[in-house]
Amino acid sequence: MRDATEALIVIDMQNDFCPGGALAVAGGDEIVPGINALMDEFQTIVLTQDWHPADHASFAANHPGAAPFSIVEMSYGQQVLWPVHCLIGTEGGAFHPDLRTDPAQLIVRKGFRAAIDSYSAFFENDRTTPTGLEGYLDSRGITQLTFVGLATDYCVAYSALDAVRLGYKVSVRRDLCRGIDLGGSMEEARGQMIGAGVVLLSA
Ligand code: VGL
Ligand code: ZN
Repeated sequence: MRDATEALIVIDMQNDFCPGGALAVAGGDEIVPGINALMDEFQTIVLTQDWHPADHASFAANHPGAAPFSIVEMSYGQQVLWPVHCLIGTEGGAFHPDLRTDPAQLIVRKGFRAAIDSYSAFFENDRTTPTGLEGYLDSRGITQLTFVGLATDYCVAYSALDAVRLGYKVSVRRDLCRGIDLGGSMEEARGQMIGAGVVLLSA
């Protein structure tokens, strides 16, 4: 069992990010058994859930004429326009049916404000509006985080980079993540994580 100062953060293991979903990540479902097994090692487990209203600004469908996966400028910087995904209360937004959720003490929902996306478990995409996760972890004395889940190059990488910035000791289990890989985003995320001091592990 890991020390009580460690937490496992499981990012966005939802139906829409798995094969058959609206924003499917290749092999997204393959990592469920490994994540379930890893939960046995941790005393603290947090799940995140991408959780969007239908009028969310990150949806290409809400930008007339814009194609999915194109990029627009928002007030807070560049934003990829995604297919409609992880709508609040839908099956697509639900966790993968085989993911263990009972061991988790906290579920963080993010991306619920229509005007701003939220990749990171800690901050919305303006990089300043908090989700509250930092307060939860700090008040429980947690200093070391292990990240797994979807997608490596978006929500996992943003979360891990914010965690380093906040002063946590951060590892990412690359074998328990899968990526979207849009225009070299996997390589870019990998370089940023290594540069920031994130420990990338393969088992
Ligand atoms: C994610 C794109 C849009 C993710 C969420 O979980 O990585 N990616 N919303
Ligand atoms: Zn999203």
